Amino acid sequence: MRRRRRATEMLLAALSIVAVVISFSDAQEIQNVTIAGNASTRIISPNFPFTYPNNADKTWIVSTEEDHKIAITFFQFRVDTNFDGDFLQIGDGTNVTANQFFEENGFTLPPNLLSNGNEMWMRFITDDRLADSGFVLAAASVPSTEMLACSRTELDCGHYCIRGTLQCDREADCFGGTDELNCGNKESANENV
Ligand SMILES: [Ca+2]
Ligand SMILES: [Ca+2]
Repeated sequence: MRRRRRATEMLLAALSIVAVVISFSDAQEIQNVTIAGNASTRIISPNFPFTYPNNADKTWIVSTEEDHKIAITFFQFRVDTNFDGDFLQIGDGTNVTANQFFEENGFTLPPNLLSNGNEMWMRFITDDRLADSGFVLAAASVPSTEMLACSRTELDCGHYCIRGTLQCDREADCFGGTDELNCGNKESANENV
């Protein structure tokens, strides 16, 4: 009798450990990343270069000294596009989901990004199926006088540049689709050709 109760207790203990592991993998994880002025650091998706976990929700809060901004350069980017469930999202400040200026998945290296101020949030969320290797990026602290410098053939999306030919092509390319605003004249000009 006593032995059986012991076995039951051990089974319950084992089950509770399994439950803790499962809930941990589903939990939102937040990591603070502090960059000294004019220094830089790498931010890497979980498990890279192996596949990132399903049901992940990881946020990096990146901050640097005042009078600085944060410049992002991507080195690797492979985020599954099936079911539209895996995304890297980025915004200004530390309030996750507020002031978002970037959201991407797919296999094309995203453009360089520049924050407005000295704080930035980055959130990587994945759904319950299909994964890829994720991403590697550099976050660099640059003087706040640094401005986005798009070339003459590029369009300024506010925090990054895109090819100018993507303006008014009826697909959103800047976050929020700002490249498709005020296209009335251009569209009618194209239609008259
Ligand atoms: Ca997925
Ligand atoms: Ca467009």
